[in-house]
Amino acid sequence: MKLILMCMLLGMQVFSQPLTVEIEELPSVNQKTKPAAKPTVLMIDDFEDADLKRFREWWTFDKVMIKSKNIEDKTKHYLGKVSLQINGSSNNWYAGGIGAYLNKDAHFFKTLKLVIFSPKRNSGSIRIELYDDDNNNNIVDIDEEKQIPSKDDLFIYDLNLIWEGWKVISIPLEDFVDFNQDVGDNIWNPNQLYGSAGLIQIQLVILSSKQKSELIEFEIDTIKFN
Ligand SMILES: [Ca+2]
Ligand SMILES: [Ca+2]
Ligand SMILES: [Ca+2]
Ligand SMILES: [Ca+2]
Repeated sequence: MKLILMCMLLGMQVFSQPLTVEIEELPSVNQKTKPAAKPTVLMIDDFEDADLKRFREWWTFDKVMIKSKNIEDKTKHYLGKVSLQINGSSNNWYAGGIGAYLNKDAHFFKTLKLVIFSPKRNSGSIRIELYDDDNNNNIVDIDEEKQIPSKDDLFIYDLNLIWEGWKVISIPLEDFVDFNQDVGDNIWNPNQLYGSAGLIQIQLVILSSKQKSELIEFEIDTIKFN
């Protein structure tokens, strides 16, 4: 009986030695091989830092101006404290736009969510542009002559601001359409395989709501992917 007990203890010891070592090594092995947990949100900007040059650096083009603005409405739980105010002046429907370089793996996400304040019905229109780096070179390749993307997919969605007040807008990414059927692979695949920047940039092109020439004004509290 004593002998059996000794053997069992010995056996346990023999087995527990290498087991202990393995367990000690497991965490580092695990960290290297375990795939990253699927992210649930990709924040493009919540504008809360009131800084349009850091996270993110926003550029503007043509007749569009942007500034940070304190949100006055305290009654809506989903609102932050600071928004981006966009002002534009359109001519022949087009005013200009804003954009930001992203370089993000966006293939996990299904929805683009925006929180927008439209001061009146038909306060403007937004063409949301998502650029998908298809030739894996971390730049948006532009055809010099035509001034349009020459290698990368451009997916668009048109949003007319036909409501009054704050509104949470959720756009399924499958509702975006490829705008350049002769460029890229025409598939929404903004992953970062083979050196691709994935979702390389976003632009919001600001357009008229109803008339060829309009003064356009609205606010965005948040832009994010879920
Ligand atoms: Ca590219
Ligand atoms: Ca395309
Ligand atoms: Ca693509
Ligand atoms: Ca905000």
